[in-house]
Amino acid sequence: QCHPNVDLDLLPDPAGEEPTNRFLQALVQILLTHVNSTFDRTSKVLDFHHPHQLKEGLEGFSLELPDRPENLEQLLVDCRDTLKYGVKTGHPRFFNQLSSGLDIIGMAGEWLTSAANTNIFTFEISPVFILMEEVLLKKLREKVGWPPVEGDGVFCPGGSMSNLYSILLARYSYFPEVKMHGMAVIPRLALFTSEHVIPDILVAELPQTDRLPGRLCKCSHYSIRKAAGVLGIGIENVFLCVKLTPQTLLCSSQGLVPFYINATAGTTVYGAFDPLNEIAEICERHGLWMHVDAAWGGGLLMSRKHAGKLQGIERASSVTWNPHKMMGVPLQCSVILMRQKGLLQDCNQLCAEYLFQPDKHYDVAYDTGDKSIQCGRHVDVFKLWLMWKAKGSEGFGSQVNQCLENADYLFNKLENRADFELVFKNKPEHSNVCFWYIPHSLRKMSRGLEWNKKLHEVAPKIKTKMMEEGMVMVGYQPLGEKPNFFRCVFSNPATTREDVDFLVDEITRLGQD
Ligand code: ABU
Repeated sequence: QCHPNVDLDLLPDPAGEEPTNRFLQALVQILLTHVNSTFDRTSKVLDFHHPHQLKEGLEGFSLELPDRPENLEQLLVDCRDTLKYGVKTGHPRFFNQLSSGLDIIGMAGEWLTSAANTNIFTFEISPVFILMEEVLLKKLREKVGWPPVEGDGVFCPGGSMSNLYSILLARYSYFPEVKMHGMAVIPRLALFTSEHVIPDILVAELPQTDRLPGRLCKCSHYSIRKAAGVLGIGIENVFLCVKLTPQTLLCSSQGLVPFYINATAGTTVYGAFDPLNEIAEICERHGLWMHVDAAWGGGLLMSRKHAGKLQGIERASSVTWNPHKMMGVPLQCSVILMRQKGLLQDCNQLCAEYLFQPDKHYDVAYDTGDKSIQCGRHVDVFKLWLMWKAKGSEGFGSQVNQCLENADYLFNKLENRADFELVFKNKPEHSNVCFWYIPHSLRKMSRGLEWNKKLHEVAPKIKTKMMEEGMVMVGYQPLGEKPNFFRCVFSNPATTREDVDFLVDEITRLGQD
């Protein structure tokens, strides 16, 4: 039994050790129950409630904050209920997001990080974590194929931030004066992205207008456009390249200076890979910065079998990689890697004297925080470091292989079924499988606008029922002119073929009309 008064009982109260231990042990029991039920296929992926239901309060679970302190028992109930009404993203039947799974070692790493509760900007307060970050950055750069002793990088909060860093650094490398004097002293810039790359085989199917090089970006990954807005480059100066050609880069007639190309290794929806070597040729010929957004695809570099899909990544100047996606590291764990050493520091450093004193008694090169655009920075490295120790590079490789085998299994299973249709007829390059469920009524109907309209409604209806029942979860979206389709992604090594069968059976059952 926990004593009822939080403030008086827990540490730092002089007699607080015992109640603190009891409280934390009770919490650990709650966490263990959650962990065990995450891997229990008879338990739900989610216990769905609408926002208004959660806000109104459920069986003693209230989001409202009191003026008087609540007791420890109530806090434990709140902890339990927070997990109860959340989503078990580690469940083997959660296929909804690129980040999934619950790696026990990674989770332990996150617990330790929280207990250490430090900031990773100076060696002074993070001696071990700063060195772990250095080791990891070197290891990840090696996987990219850069000389390991050169280069740089920084862990940051997610792929969008990593991509923002890449544009910031590219702009600074060509126009360092921008740091001090702003956009008014540099030319108007244009950047290019090929997010949502369309496999060659399908380019011919696109409407003529969509095939024009340099068409204003409508469907590129929004983080690139967002970064262009944030950095003052302008969203309208981000161009989508369905096919990157030198002509695409001739923006001079519009008074724009191209400086950057984002190539994607593993697009969010299709899991497609850009031809990195071809893009590298263009970048090298025109003196442009090549960035590879490998937030999703980077994990494949850990697999001998699949790393070849990123051939040419070693020619990039910067790379985004999210170990919290394909490598299964608990959120968040994202990195921007730089081929050139020193640029991050030059671009971002401001030498705040209260943190980065040059006259400290240790090597201040290890006060790496000034490379970052953040001041305070969460320690995202320990869990990845610990997982790497636990699995070795080979363990990560097998995990990736298994996820891609599951994707292959689903693709093969759907290929010849009358009630499913694959969005692409070619095998998935990554672990994304995109498909429509075709209900009985539509199978007999002739195809056209009306058919598309009806098909568009199918996935949301199935998803609604799926979330209400809570036994499985998969995402859907439209893309361009394509009506809503399911996107199943595999990044959880706990998922088996039986789970894939379960997903297909559930969609079939819920999709009956
Ligand atoms: N780029 C964030 C991940 C989106 C997704 O899980 O689909």
